[in-house]
Amino acid sequence: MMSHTISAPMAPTLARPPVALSMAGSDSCAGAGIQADLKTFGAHGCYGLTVVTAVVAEAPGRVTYVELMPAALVAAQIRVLEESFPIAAAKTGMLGGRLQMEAVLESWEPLARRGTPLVVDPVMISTSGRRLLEEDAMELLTTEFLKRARLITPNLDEAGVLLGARPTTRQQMLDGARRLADRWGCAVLIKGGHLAGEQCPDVLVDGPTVAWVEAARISGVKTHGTGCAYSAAITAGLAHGLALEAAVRSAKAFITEAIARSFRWNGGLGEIDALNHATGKNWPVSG
Ligand code: PXL
Repeated sequence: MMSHTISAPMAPTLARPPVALSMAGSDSCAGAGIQADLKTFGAHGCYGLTVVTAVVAEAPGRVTYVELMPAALVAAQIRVLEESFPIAAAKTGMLGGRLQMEAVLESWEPLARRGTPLVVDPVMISTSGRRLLEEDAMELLTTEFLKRARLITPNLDEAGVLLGARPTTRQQMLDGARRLADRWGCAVLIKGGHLAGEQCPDVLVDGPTVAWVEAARISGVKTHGTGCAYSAAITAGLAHGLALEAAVRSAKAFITEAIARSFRWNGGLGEIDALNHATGKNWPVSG
């Protein structure tokens, strides 16, 4: 028998990566939700923490079961992490229902007092069309939740729900982002990935600053969870201390790579696609 000794440094290196927190649902197929967020945090050199708000049984294109976590368990996860870790930035994804949202709101207070930036991805419906936020949580979202955010990241459908009409042009995206930013006193990134045309333009409104962040559309892939990974990448950039616009630009480059390098398998029910969060590059990029 050969014996192998693994050589390790004599002393632990004790690196101190920035700590990023995701409060979101579990996606069993790991393309979206907390699994996508953890992979994205890892790709950005962050130490990721998770607060599970819901568990979703799904494969790409197919959600079969959703169970929301008890509110007390959501609150307990946040409290135990908040008391122990130096959390540099956080995001929310799927919150599930009003009770879970209330638990996050209350438990967020100590982090808010410390000035921890919160990125809110207002997840409402899955790519496959399943409701991921109960109807009765909408009021709390718009009255209390969104105003706690440093940034909110609606896609065109979510912007449509928040604005009352889905933006269909760049001008409507910009006007809509300005209105949402005024209403909740936060920065707004409306993502135009599903806008007609060859480009995927996103508009960032942060106070008086307007920035367009664009990438060419990559067609022919059916990935889900791009919004999750995008907002997680922005959160990771903020955890590293990047300014918001720089964090958004790096995150757009990251998500574009993750789509371009996506995976495909022939599974039991046909082809399945998945984002590649391990792009082989070091993130975030600046400049
Ligand atoms: O992509 C939105 C999303 C967010 N969070 C969870 C999900 C999904 C989509 O499927 O399952 C947990």
